[in-house]
Parts: sequence; C-alpha cells; structure tokens
Amino acid sequence: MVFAIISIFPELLVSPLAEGIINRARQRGQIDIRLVNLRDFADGPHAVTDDRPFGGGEGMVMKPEPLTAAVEAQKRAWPKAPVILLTPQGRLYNQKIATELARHEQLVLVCGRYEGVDERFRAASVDDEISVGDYILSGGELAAMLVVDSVTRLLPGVLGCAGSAENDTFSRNLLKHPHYTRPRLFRDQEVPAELLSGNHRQIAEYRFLASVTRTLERRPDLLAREVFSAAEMTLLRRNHLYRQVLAVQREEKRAD
Ligand code: 9D3
Repeated sequence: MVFAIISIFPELLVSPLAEGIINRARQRGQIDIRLVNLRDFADGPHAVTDDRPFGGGEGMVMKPEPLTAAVEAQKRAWPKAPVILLTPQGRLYNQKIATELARHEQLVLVCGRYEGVDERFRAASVDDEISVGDYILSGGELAAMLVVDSVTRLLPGVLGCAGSAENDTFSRNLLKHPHYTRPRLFRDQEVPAELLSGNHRQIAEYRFLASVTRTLERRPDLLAREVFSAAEMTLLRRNHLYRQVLAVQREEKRAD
C-alpha cells in the first residue's frame, strides 16, 4: 500500500512514521509513505499556498492551484488512487471506513490547514472527505496519521495472527475486559481470583461479563449493535445483566 500525504508541514509526520509497527511495515516494504510538500507545487518566489477569503472573514484559504498540481502529480504515478481530504466537514472516521480504505493499492491524503481548501479544488479533485472526530485540530496532518496507522494495521502480514484476532474483537462491539499482570498483589489490590484459577471456561466467562459491564457503563451506544448467543444470554441472566442489556439496547435503538 502506498500513502501519499500532501501537506504544508510534512516534517510534522516524519517521526511518528519512523517508530513501531508503521516503521516495521515500511522497512519490510509492506507500505510506502510519500510525504509531499505542498510548497513544492506553488509558484512564485514565495511559493504561496494560501490566500485571503473572497467575501471577507477570518483566516486564510488554501489556494486551488498548488493543491491541484500536487494531486495531479500523484495521480500520474497512481491513476487509481482515491484522493481523500482530511477535513472537519468529512464523514466521521471509524473501523469500517478503515477496512474500506485498506482495499486500495494507493491512497492520496490531503491535509487541510487554515479555514480549509478552495471549494473548486474540493469539487473537482477530491473523491472522499474524512473527519476523525468532533473536536478541533490545527490541520489534517494528525488526522492523516490516524488513517495511516489504522489502515496499516489491517494490511495482510503487518501484525501477524494476533492482528486478525484483534480485528475480530473490534467487530464484536464490546469494550475489552480489564487486564492484569504480575504482581498478584499490588498496593492491597488482588488480581481477580477467576483469572488465577487456570480454568479456561471460568476465565472466558469472567472476561465476557467484565466486557459487557464496561460497555454498559462507558459505551451503551455500542451495545445496541451487539448480538448475543443463547449461551451468552444465559450467562447474562445468571449474573443479573440481562435486563440491563435489553433496556440499553431498546433505549439506544430508539436514539439511532
Ligand atoms: C478555528 C477554525 N474553525 C472555525 C470555526 C474551523 C476549523 C477549520 C479548520 C476547524 C478546524 C480546522 C482544521 N482541522 C482539520 O483540518 C481537520 C480535522 C479536525 O479539526 N477535526 C477532526 N478531524 C479533522 S480532519 C481535518
């Protein structure tokens, strides 16, 4: 997979892309990340990439010519690559969108800055628009990082078999159970006895119930989409969680 990232601050992305799983995937040739400096596609002695908004108002707007030239240069190398603009106006990013993006051979990620990009560039050259959440960032660079990170993890061979298991658990719509490691006693706090029992069934049941309890408390919106097996429903009933889960599922479906 090739990621071309178009930005006025490509340096911002260098060190996060040079560590851990992403760095390993790059060194193995599983991904290729091209940091494209938008300024290289701007004309004139000052290589200006932004200008004041027509109609007046706050802030600056990214000029259409450098953006278009930068995108066209990438499209010459990879004609099939979708052009994705990172913008607060985009569709809200999630794991499903990550799996969609992971099917492409190349992606062109355009990082917005200032108030945004000229509308004529967006209309003519952008295939998809993504926001990474309802909070204000200074620009699209960190959002592009999230996309590169989450998509890279989905590529075959990047994580190995641990990865496929992890992707499965995300598709369950339940939060993970709490984790414990040594020591068994830490500042008067014991590790739950179920996890020390060596009984795999007891451990699995403990973790399932802890997952459901956490999801009820923290992310009831996720539970609405979760389907439980007959055995799981029995477990929930025996542990007095069944009525609560049903109530939350009814409530959240109404809110949908
Ligand atoms: C302070 C400027 N805001 C005026 C009310 C609008 C605004 C413009 C540009 C807010 C943020 C940005 C820069 N953000 C992005 O380019 C961005 C972003 C984000 O801010 N949140 C979530 N996802 C994304 S993807 C790109």
